[in-house]
Amino acid sequence: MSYVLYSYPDCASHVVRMVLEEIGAEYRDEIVQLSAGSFSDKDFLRLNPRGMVPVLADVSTGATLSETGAILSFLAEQSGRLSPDSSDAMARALYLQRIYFLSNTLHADAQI
Ligand SMILES: N[C@@H](CCC(=O)N[C@@H](CS)C(=O)NCC(=O)O)C(=O)O
Repeated sequence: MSYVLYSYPDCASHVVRMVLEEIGAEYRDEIVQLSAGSFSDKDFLRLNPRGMVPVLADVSTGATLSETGAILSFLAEQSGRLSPDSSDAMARALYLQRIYFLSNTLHADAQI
């Protein structure tokens, strides 16, 4: 399974990178260039009409995803390593707690 991570260096895209590394996924970083303060490049807007990073492209299917929480959930479930394989509500909530911590708390606070 290989991916392209559309990102920007001084940006919270690194939480997606952390999970890609954690699951041992094959991926490459594609840095989206800022132009006049906005990611408005036409090609990039085809991937995410909101013009925001991160965006993850699945090379095998051509599908693209935006929104950090959705990307992290997809990677966790696709890898079968980070998400619970039971339908137990508390196990699922504890899994989501970790995903939301990365996407809502760490994502918002951290800058590299
Ligand atoms: N809700 C989005 C927010 C993503 C976001 O804020 N991305 C910023 C960089 S960290 C961005 O693309 N900014 C570009 C712009 O506003 O033009 C998510 O969770 O992925």
